Amino acid sequence: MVDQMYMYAKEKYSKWGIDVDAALAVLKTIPISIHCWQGDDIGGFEVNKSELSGGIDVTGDYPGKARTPEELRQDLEIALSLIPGQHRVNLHALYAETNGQMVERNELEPKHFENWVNWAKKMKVGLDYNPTLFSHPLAKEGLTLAHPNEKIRKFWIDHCVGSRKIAAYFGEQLGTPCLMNIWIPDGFKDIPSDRLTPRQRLKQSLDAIYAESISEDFLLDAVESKVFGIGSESYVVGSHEFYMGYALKNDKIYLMDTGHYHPTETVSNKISAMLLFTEIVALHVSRPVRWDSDHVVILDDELKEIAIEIIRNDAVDRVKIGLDFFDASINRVAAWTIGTRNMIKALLYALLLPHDLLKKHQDDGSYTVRLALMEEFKTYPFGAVWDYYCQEMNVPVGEQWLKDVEEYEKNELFVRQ
Ligand code: RNT
Ligand code: ZN
Repeated sequence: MVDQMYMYAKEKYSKWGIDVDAALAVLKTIPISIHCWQGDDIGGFEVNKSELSGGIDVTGDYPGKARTPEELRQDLEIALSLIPGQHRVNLHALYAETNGQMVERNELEPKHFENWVNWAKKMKVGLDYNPTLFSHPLAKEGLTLAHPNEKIRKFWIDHCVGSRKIAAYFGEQLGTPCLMNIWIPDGFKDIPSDRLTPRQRLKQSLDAIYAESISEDFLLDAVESKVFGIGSESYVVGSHEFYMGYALKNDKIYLMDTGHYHPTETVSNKISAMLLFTEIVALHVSRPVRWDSDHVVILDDELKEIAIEIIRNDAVDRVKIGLDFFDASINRVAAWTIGTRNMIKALLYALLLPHDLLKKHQDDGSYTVRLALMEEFKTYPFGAVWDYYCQEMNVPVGEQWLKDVEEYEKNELFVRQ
């Protein structure tokens, strides 16, 4: 059945000159960076664990969250077995393994991630990394790299400097550069009396963090902006203009999180603009519902539009796709599976459009045809191609994966209480 439907779909697409097999060959090469923190509600494994802070929040208490690195890796393995393709895993400093020893964040070293690296080798996945500048006593006041206290700033600078070494180690060990993204919560709940000075301090902190140059074969440096957070409603130090300016001027990567802009602004509309001025752009694909709520990514119009921008601008190698959502109200392995499969589906949808023709209609001023075709392609049999891809990649076809998750939930996750 899957094969028959695929043949039918292939024929329909080929009438428009779309080579479905070639599209699948491209799809296979696009890695998605899967965030480990969906598996344990951004808890991490620190010895002196602090409550989640930084103005982000995970709601829900679905049973079965990972309590140990072993459990988290095992859960990731299940999700990876249900997702077609070869992907990456994105870690946070919180996920260091220190053997029961208290190791401060500014003292973390590559050795604290050895288990992760060995696991990544076994799983054949690349690793990405993030220093963690929240959920810590020194981040309690809501300021880190922009803190007026030099000692506190220094602590966080040292953490980021050490993090770059850890990230470069990942890149070197795994033979694929590690994207290290800096996101900080710094901002104010209420109207600031000085917007400039905190930004000056953040700029200086970043300069200190990036002082040492490290080969791009191992490390890619990214910075992530934000518009507001819980407790930083009135002002965020690392705003869009701040980081875009910093990244362009200092040859760093600007990372856009789809939940970090005003509600009617879309990241899909920013990608082409950024690509004209910078070699690489990074994404945190998330789903804001009314606010930066980090819901599981669904196959909505904006997700498709992001994928279309990557594909039609030939930017598969230039846009680093990462996911960033955390939902504790549903099965966490399912959350990873649903969100990641949707990201891949969106890319497939984009790969099966006649972009050259549609561009030509635009240039010719044939807007009626442009709209008509874009709408008609929405009901082309891309689902049949998706099913075939899953079958070929040896992962469950359609909703079949749910059975695996339910079984795992019964035998493993629900036993965890
Ligand atoms: C927060 C940012 C950031 C975090 C992760 C956990 O608003 O999106 O990327 O979600 O670092
Ligand atoms: Zn993010």
